[in-house]
Amino acid sequence: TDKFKGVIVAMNSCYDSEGNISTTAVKKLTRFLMDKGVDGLYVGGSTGEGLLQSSDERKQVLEAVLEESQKAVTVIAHVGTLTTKESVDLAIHAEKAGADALSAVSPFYYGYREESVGKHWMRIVDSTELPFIIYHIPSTTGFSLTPSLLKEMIKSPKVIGIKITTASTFELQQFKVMGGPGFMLFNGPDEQFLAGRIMGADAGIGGTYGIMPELFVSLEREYRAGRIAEAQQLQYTINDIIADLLQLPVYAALKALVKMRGVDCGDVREPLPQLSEIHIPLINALYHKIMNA
Ligand code: HMN
Repeated sequence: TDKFKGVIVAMNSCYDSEGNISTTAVKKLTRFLMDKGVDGLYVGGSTGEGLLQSSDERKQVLEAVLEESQKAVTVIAHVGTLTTKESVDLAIHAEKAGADALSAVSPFYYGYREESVGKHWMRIVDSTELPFIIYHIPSTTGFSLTPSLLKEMIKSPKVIGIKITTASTFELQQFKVMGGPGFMLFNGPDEQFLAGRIMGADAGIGGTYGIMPELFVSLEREYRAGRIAEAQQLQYTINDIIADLLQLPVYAALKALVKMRGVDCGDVREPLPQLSEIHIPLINALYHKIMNA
């Protein structure tokens, strides 16, 4: 449906100076992104540090986002954890709190096979009435969604799509076709947002959108209007920024830039790498690039 189209920000979580969740800052970031015209928010994913938080903290962040957004944008709750029980608990909470959809990475660490991953995901799916978006990110989980598991999962009408974070638009397109009519693909790598859209992604979910929402909102608008040359130009501008970002500890850099844009979300949690003095000049240069783009 239209609810899941366009620019969906994988938003940061916000902490206070002690490192505790700051619901005030989470709301401020939600407002900042909504004011920029994004279509949705993806809460507690990789950029959102969901996997570095307790369940209770994850619930606090989601509730703050939902309180501030008041249904004006689509909110997808990432509920992936290491245990089925905890993910189901987060899913039930997300439904009660008013999220529009659920999403989860595959369980990791023990190197699960298809059967176990499928069971885990389906237990989450069956726990609520919410739509579910598979989070396919083999680079971090070590698990790669297979066509056979996808076929099994889409027997449930609640499984509405895949967020795909791999560099292959071929794989994206093949999953799109496999899913059949109405099945949605969400582009993961921000540096190929346009490529993903052209090959069948209905939307993008990305972490760098948060530091330059204007650029992604414009890119989406140009793409929808069929102005591909303009869209490509915007993607080039974005990619010049992402290329610099990738020279830095990326999640820490995103938070530093979000702060420069007016919302202090604190530092990333350990063991994620923090910024150090040597990174400051590049961060400043990046900020100027974004503001002058
Ligand atoms: C999330 O769950 O936070 C993101 O949606 C994941 C997203 O695909 C990001 N990928 C990772 O963090 C691994 C991208 O936004 C990524 O940060 C960006 O493309 C820069 O490479």
